[in-house]
Amino acid sequence: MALTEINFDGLIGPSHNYAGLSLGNLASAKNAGNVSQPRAAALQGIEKMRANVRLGLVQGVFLPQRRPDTGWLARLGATPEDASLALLANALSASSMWAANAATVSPAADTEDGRCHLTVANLLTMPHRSHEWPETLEQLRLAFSDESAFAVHEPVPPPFGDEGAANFMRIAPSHGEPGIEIFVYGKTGGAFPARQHEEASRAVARLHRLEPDRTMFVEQSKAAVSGGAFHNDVVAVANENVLFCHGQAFANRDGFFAELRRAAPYAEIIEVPATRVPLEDAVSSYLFNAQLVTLPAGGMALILPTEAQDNPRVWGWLEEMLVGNGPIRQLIPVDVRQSMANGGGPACLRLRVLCDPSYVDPRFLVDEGKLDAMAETVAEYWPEEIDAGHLADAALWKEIRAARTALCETMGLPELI
Ligand code: SUG
Repeated sequence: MALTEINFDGLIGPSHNYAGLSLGNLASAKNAGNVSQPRAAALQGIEKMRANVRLGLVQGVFLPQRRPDTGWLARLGATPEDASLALLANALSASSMWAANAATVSPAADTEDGRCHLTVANLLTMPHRSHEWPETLEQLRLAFSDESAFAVHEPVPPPFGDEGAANFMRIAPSHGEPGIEIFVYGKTGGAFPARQHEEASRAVARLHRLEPDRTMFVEQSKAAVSGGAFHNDVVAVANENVLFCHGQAFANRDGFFAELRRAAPYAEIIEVPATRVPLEDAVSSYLFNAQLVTLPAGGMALILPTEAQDNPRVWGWLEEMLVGNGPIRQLIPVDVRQSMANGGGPACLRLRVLCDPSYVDPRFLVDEGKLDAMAETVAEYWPEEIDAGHLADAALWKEIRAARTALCETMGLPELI
């Protein structure tokens, strides 16, 4: 089965701001109250997509969501005009940009019915993210509407928190062959919330009708969660037969590696030991929040944030790895600093779907021409700055709404919800 990797990036929305809403996300806490630059942020995201297109990768995009989310506020008995500042900040968040949290995706090669299954994440742990799913579901139903190729599932019900593909990895000999699906969950009890519930992961695996002996459930280490790895993709990433991870990512590292090697003897584990890159550096540089991609010409590249290049311990380790002649042949730093300041690196910004692109609604796929048009709309309509202390400004809400409307027109997509 020929399956192509498509990365769908969440376009950074016009309400992008630093309200410090994510407990356990160290960057979000550190930058709380700062002035954001939505226009520069979205242009950084577009340039990241452009760089991927130029590498020969197939690229998709999801729209920013309607903000402020008046429907959500109404269900809470509030309006943007009378909501408290805290509630308003939750209603204005541009957090749907982090598309890795939109859904969990099992490619057709792994599922019983031979379709690609997507389950929308409920994101219920964080209030500002808990209201993303209805519009995400609408976009996914549009983008993946061909039911002969896709099954789009509603989110797992409360109380089981699900944060989507950020806590999911897949190891396979190649994209198109059956693989091992690895669901990573956290356990509550530390200083920070564990956002992926084991029961949610198990529900997604059942909904996707995965083969039990090709499915693994792995616990995140407490050190990782309390060290700021609020999602597994802050400390690990996989592509085809390669798992690239930090030595402190998993609660039972030895047991997991042994099980993986048994299930997938072809797996290649590249582990960065804490003695070379302490967890703290891994989290601050987002070394693992990289897109590990197979290049069309062969070999893998790691598309990582420029912050990784700025950290000598991290970059030194990576340069040594290249000399070692392993499967990762190229390092490609990208500037997504505006997103990084809220704890979202290159991998957070994308949802990876392995499928035949001809089944995807083409309005969600981009080439350089479409990226140019999107950049023009962003340059014209996106606010230049947002001061997190001034979110209760009706003129700002108007600007944010107009920006999204203009983008929908540019992309030929309905406004939804
Ligand atoms: O859920 N940040 C996001 C970052 C998500 C990163 N995604 C992955 N690791 N896949 C989060 O914590 C910050 C929002 C704020 O503070 O305004 C925020 O939601």
